[in-house]
Amino acid sequence: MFSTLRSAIGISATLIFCSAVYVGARIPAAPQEPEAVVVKMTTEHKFMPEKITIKAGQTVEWVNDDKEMPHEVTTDPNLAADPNNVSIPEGAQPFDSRLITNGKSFRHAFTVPGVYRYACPPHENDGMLGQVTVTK
Ligand SMILES: [Cu+2]
Repeated sequence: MFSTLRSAIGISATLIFCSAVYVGARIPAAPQEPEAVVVKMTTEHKFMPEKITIKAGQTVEWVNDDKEMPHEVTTDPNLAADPNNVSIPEGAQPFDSRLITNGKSFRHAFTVPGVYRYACPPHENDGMLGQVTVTK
């Protein structure tokens, strides 16, 4: 009698434990994206802040805060309106975000130290230029 009750309790406890584990497993894990330094793309056609300094290995996230205009981030001289507006350190690869619409963002992880000058090609003439300095 007692042993039957005890095993019934044991089974219930096991069931509760297992369902708890099951529910826990179904909760989606937080995305494993690295923390990023945020640069906003504004209605005034500026990068804010315009110049930042980060450490090698850090990620920058450009967020379009402008409800009216898509913006872009490029270090590629072939895509910039004026190739002299962009530059990257030796050994680094140029990158380009394509057009980023309102509320969307673009991330880039910087591994090679140096100075990166980038531009938003549609608004280069408005002075929409920015700079990332990557230290070791
Ligand atoms: Cu722009």
